[in-house]
Amino acid sequence: MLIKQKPDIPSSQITPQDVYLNRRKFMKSSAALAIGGSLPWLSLGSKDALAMGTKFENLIESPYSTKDDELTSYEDVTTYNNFYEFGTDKRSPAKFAYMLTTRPWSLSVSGECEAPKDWDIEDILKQFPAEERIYRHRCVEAWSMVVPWVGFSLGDFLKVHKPTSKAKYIEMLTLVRPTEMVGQKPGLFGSVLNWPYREGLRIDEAMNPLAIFAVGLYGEHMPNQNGAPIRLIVPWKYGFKGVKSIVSVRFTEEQPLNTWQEQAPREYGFYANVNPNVDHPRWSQASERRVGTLFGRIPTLMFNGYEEQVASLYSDLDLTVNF
Ligand SMILES: Nc1nc2c(c(=O)[nH]1)N[C@H]1C(S)=C(S)[C@@H](COP(=O)(O)O)O[C@H]1N2
Ligand SMILES: [Mo]
Repeated sequence: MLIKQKPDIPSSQITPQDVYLNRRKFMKSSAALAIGGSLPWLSLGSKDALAMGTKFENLIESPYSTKDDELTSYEDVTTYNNFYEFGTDKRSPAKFAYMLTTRPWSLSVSGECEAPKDWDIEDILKQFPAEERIYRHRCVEAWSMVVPWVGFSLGDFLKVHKPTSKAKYIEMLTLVRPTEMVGQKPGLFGSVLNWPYREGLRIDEAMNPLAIFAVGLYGEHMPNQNGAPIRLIVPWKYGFKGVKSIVSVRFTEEQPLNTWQEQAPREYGFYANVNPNVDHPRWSQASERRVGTLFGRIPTLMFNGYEEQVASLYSDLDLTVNF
């Protein structure tokens, strides 16, 4: 049995370092408890765990950070996750994502562009200096968090590849590797999702300065369960847009079909803009629960509070139809 021990201090006082040290203990004991110890994924997994917790040097505080909102604790951000590649339960990614090997990691950029490229993640980290960007993170399931991401402008990254005039959208794909992603193995009733997990953005949305590729949080390299080594964050959209552990970016002329839209088109659209006025068919989107707070809900803000920066992108659209 793998039991994660809680330190005997209030969670509000838990620093990332405390949790990190605690996790290191946890990793060691889980490795020791697992059968064998000679399984290849086990040793790779624990080697990756050493990379977790590595601090970024000289982080820049971004002018785009959300001020005034209290941060969600490191523990909540890293133990309450949606990452179906590691199971559908919110606690599963924190338990199983250590199996994922995130080095070496390549990300290919292709499609409608003059300068396609196969990147090694280390070169991305060298070329695009990471900033701290505090953003509200709102799941379509009506919970939210406030997360100090570490990342860089998605637009800056895309421009390097010289998109052609035909590039109207981008499509992003998550890794498929069922040997390390236990949730990708088909179960009794088949696969939970049609892998790879896919997402898309209109090119002008992708170029908006609020959209980032995140490579860490709380000043550290990205924990596996949050989408290591690189994932999308678009703070005015529902969380499911934030595709994790990306291996491919493709410029396209046609609007890509995203995973949740394919799964349930009446419930999830292409845009997925946070909108308190358009309810999900099965629940209200007017308010949300901040993870880590026990009581009370707070009103959900139009475009998650980023209306001033992004509303103009949608001035021609009927948002009740384009949800
Ligand atoms: N590859 C992949 N990316 C994914 C998901 C997923 O299941 N697989 N879940 C999405 C959903 S529904 C949410 S709310 C966010 C959660 O991000 P977090 O766990 O870092 O809070 O990741 C998104 N990205
Ligand atoms: Mo979500």
